[in-house]
Amino acid sequence: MKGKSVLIIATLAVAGIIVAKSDAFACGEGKTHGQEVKSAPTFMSPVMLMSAESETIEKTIKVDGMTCGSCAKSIERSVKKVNGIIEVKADYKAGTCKIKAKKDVNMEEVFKAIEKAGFKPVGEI
Ligand SMILES: [Cu+2]
Repeated sequence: MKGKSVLIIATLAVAGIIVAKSDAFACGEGKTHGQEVKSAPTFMSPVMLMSAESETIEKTIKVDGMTCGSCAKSIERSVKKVNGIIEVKADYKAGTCKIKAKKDVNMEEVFKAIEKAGFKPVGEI
């Protein structure tokens, strides 16, 4: 009985491989597509899946006019409202604002948000 179920599992596994292979060549794209099938997201952790689905960018913006921690906080509050922003960290000592955002974030809006908070975005560094 035990041997039989092992055989069934083995058969299913082989069938699975055959299905995957025929899928790989069905589109006529040959090797490249076959490799894509092999690296199907079966072994991906949820974190890897998230980053694969939505690519992110990280940028540092030079900002003039910050003099204390609450300056930095008000920039963070303002920039966080921009579409696509994931994380904002302003540093008044360094005079920078670091952002992590979705790839398609509108940097012009980020700059505007910094201006809106009362500071001067100098540019990306
Ligand atoms: Cu301040």
